[in-house]
Amino acid sequence: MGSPLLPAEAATATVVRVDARQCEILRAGESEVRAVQMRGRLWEKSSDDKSPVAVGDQVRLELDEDGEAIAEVLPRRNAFARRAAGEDVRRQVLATNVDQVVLVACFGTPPFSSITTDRILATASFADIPTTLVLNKIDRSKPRKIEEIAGTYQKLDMQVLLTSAETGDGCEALTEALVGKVSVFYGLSGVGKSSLLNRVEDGLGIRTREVSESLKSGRHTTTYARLYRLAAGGAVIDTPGARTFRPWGIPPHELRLHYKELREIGPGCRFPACLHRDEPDCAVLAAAERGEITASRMRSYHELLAELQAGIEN
Ligand SMILES: Nc1nc2c(ncn2[C@@H]2O[C@H](COP(=O)(O)OP(=O)(O)OP(=O)(O)O)[C@@H](O)[C@H]2O)c(=O)[nH]1
Ligand SMILES: [Mg+2]
Ligand SMILES: [Zn+2]
Repeated sequence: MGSPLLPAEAATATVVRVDARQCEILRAGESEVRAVQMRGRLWEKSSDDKSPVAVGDQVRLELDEDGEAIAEVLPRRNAFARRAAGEDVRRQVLATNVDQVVLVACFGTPPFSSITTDRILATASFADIPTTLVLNKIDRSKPRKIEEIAGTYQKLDMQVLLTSAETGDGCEALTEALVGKVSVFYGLSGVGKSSLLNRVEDGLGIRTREVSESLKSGRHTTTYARLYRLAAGGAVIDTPGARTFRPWGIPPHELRLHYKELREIGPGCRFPACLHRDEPDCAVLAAAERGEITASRMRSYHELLAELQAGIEN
């Protein structure tokens, strides 16, 4: 049921940006972004969440004497989320209703982090969203190092793109991977998410870090998540990079299912509930010993498992 004051087709919209009390929305077929309020009752339903509305949400609007407002968030197809920063244990939804997570990592500054990459991959898998890995700033690294890292992730059967937002290398392939889909760009601050998006489509004009600004200043260039429609079809969501990434909601015993190689080898362990930590006759640990599982993947799994277990005990 739509609001009596708005015709049904005008009553739904896509959220392109979320502020503390206000959202920006786009209606189907319209190109002008509009600011609307959020109804107070939205908070009643989502107490585990930092905000009841997220970028990518489809919402129902209603109009009353205070103006246009979001009355309801329509059911989500999926939600890419992390644990909020600091002491906050609530869920922070980064984007919803997406076709893929474009996980951006880079060489140079900040240095490539397998632990962060693996955390984000496991989280996307937990949310049942496919991932494309983009290794950016290839102009800053030696071919051998690039091949080694790309190889680790290609083995997991995911699409790996090598790019340089500086030279434009690989940006055409990236554009092809985006057309017709809704993609959320995610990765550490400074890896080049906004720079890549500006390469994908000129008109986006997203602000990126000036060359003279220090990466060590700890400031994020992108300060809020924002959805942009692509002229070629589809949409991209640029997000502020994190300095660390903590998954939200993965039960510790399920983590092994979100590491593809562990999921495949795990059924060979003696115990069906094996966590591949120190159990006897563990097929995963044996495979790692033989060098069949990349050491950095095994390390990140153990670190993340311990962290998820500690989180539950708290
Ligand atoms: N050498 C080189 N520098 C790059 C490349 N891509 C981006 N940069 C530089 O890296 C810095 C950070 O780029 P941004 O696009 O702002 O990074 P971001 O991931 O959007 O960062 P946040 O918005 O803070 O999350 C800028 O100074 C860019 O010019 C690249 O491929 N090669
Ligand atoms: Mg940015
Ligand atoms: Zn095992």
